[in-house]
Amino acid sequence: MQAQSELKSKVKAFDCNHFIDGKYVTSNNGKTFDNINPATEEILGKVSEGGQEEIDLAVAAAKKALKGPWKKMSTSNRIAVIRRIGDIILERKDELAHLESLDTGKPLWLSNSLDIPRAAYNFHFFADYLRGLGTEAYQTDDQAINYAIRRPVGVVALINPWNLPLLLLTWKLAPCLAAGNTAVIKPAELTPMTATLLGEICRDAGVPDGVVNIVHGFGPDSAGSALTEHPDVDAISFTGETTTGKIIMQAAAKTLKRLSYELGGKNPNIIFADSDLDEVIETTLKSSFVNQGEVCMCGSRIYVERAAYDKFLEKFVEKTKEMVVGDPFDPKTKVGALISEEHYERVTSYIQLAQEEGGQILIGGKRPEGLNKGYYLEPTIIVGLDRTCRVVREEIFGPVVTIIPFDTEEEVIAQANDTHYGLSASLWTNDLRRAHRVAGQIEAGIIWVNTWFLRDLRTPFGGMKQSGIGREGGVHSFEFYSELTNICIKL
Ligand code: NAD
Ligand code: 6OD
Repeated sequence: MQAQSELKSKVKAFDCNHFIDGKYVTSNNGKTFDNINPATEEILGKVSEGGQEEIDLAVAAAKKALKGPWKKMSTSNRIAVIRRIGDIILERKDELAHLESLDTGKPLWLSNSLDIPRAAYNFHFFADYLRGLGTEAYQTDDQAINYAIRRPVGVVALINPWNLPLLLLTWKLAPCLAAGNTAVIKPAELTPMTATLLGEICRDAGVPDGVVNIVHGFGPDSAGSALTEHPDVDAISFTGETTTGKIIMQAAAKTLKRLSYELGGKNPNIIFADSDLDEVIETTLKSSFVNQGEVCMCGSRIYVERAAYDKFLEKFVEKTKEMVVGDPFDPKTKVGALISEEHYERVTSYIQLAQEEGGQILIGGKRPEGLNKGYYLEPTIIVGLDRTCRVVREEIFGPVVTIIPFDTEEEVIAQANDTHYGLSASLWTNDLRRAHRVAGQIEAGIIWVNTWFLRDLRTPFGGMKQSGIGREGGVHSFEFYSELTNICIKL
């Protein structure tokens, strides 16, 4: 508690303005909206509300910078600047972690151990990756040689959600810059603070004016739609809801913008009876409830082989009861506050629906006692539903899981795949052959065997079906953020 109050007095929330062409600016029409602390429901500050005018300025600055000092900078210097962004993020880690927890309601230990170090690592990783990056070369008999050169795509729109604000934004910005593009960022309206600071961090690292621009605002009929419809935007990297992705695709079609999509998920967590139950429980608590269940890869559909079902349920419920819900700045807290009142209503409406669909709430489902302010919800376990229920089919994006028993491999594979999502899956077994056999049949972009959320940034990340388009990570990010031109030279 002592450390918490010391930090609170050191780091203050602030009003968030746009960052355009290297300067912080308010909206021309002076419009702002309130930034609410989800843990207290208090106002953290005002956020400038951008629209067409601010997007026009930001895109023009990004377009100009593309052909200016950014293009002229040597690759070695660009690598050094990108590394420096990561260094400054680490130098300002405590401040950024504190602001991220204020904005999102997530526990401070999580911002400190995941969000902010990963944001820094995104820059260090892509700087290093760029140094080793090559392209293709082929000789056509003794006629010609062909080689490909990589060039930037142009001005890229980076549109972000609120659940891992700085982590996901930097996951896009680092490769975008490494490939020589310029960016216009539209942070999530609910979490503007760390994105705002990223502007000055980039400037302090030596990023030339106009290369990174940040415009706050909402999605439809606001900064978001103005950005996706802008004719001078060449590509869009979007992370958010599948439904939003469909709308953005229509806007992008007008000038045929390149798209990278990381969308929603309803991920299966499949537990076979031969797995190590203690290990399963420990990781399943995380994959169900970490970050309040507001992680696109959370395994919210848990399937347990019938032979292990009772034992799993008993232990999982017992351990879930021990999870402390509350103040994000209390080190004992495991589950903080949901992001907003609207989201709280949405998540709790699914708990109501579960009961209407015949489900049984084994634990949770309500606001914890004594927490009358803030969008707090107890971790919730639901049983008694089947694959036809909306609660099992739709993304809830909160601390809510369903548990369903299964008898055979074929049955659980069919259930796991019975969804229009295909982002990630976990499966637990000590049978090596089964692990390979099942993993090869689950329709998801990422499948973890006996683990969850283990990320190697060189590996392809993205979803199948309506969970995404394309892959990012390592060379895959460069494929999206670069134009490849083949040069064919006759010998
Ligand atoms: P969202 O789609 O509502 O918003 C995401 C961003 O898009 C915000 O910045 C928003 O302002 C903007 N936006 C909304 N409508 C827009 C429009 N018409 N035009 C342009 N921009 C628009 O998503 P959210 O509620 O912020 O995030 C939660 C969702 O994100 C969940 O579905 C979750 O699964 C998904 N998500 C996916 C991944 C992944 O890697 N696949 C990662 C994190 C979150
Ligand atoms: O780890 C990452 O790079 C990543 N994109 C995580 C996404 C989490 C979704 O909520």
